Amino acid sequence: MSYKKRTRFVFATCLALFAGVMAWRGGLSAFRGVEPAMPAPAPSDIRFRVDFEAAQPAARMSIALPPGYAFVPMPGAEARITAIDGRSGAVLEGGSFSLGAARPRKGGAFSFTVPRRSGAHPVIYSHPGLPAMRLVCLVPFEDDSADGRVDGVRIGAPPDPARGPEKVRRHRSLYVPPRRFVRLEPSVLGLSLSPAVRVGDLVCPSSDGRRHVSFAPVDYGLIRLVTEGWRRFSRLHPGLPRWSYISWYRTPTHNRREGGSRHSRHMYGDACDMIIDADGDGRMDDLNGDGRVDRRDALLIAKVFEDIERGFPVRGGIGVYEYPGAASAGAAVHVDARGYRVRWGYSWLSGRKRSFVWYDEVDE
Ligand SMILES: [Ca+2]
Repeated sequence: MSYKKRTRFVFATCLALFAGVMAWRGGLSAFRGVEPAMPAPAPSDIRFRVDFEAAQPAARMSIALPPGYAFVPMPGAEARITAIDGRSGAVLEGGSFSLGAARPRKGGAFSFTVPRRSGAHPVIYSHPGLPAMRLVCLVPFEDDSADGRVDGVRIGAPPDPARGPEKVRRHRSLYVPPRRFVRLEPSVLGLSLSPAVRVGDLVCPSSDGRRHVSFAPVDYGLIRLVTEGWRRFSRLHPGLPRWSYISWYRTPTHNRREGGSRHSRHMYGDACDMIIDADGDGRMDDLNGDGRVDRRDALLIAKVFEDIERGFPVRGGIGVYEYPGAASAGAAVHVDARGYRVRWGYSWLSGRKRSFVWYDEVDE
């Protein structure tokens, strides 16, 4: 080996040893300065993981939300927000946080006590090089009256489940009227609780654009169910808008007035009726393309929820409806998270209400 070659060999060996030592001391982080910097994630790539105690059902939740979304935690309970980078799953560091009088803290995750004061509390999260991001902590109020009023409004009481049909009697512990509600103020109606549910969906406006009541319970069992339903449905039928809800929470008084079923889960806030309405005419779209709107279109939605229930923690009701006349929705699907399985199908096409069976009959 010539002198030149020997020098090169010694130099290369030293370099390799040096790199080995540096890698051993602190990974390859010492070399980051010479590599092109990874671009900061765009705000749309960032998600927050929010861990909180839900009011309904009373359980710990862990959900991922993009900036701008809202979550509804129990007042006074502990909650935690973690910012996650949508690309790598890495926790963002060096954020700052404010919630009312809470002091800014350092780090990618923040634990805090949810305020007891009801209303919308913005949570601002900032990170160097990114615009400030925001979540909204929407705190519900507790109804402590026992006379069928909430927030001074007479809503009535659901009928006694102990006097209901056999299935209702057997599950009467699940028929507890909601006690906590969020106020549906104009500033929060457009906030999303998930990619498939906005706050304004929780009480559907009637044809004159008004809501029968301006507060609603927030049931995370149902929100998770319809969101998972939407995730699966949009994969099977891409390009359609998310669910359009035609009914969600109904006060017991309103349920009676509208001719809802006597023990309807709409009074408990864990039921909704939905359609797909891409052209915005208030009717179910002709989803199967046969030139008609009827139960066959609704069944495409119902089957998705039927599939979900096989591996989902929440069990509930799925109903398929078909109605006559251009002034009606044509067809719709009811989904609820009541805690036990029920199925039904009703048609009014023949001029009166008739049942039909679209599901496997399972005795429970
Ligand atoms: Ca059709």
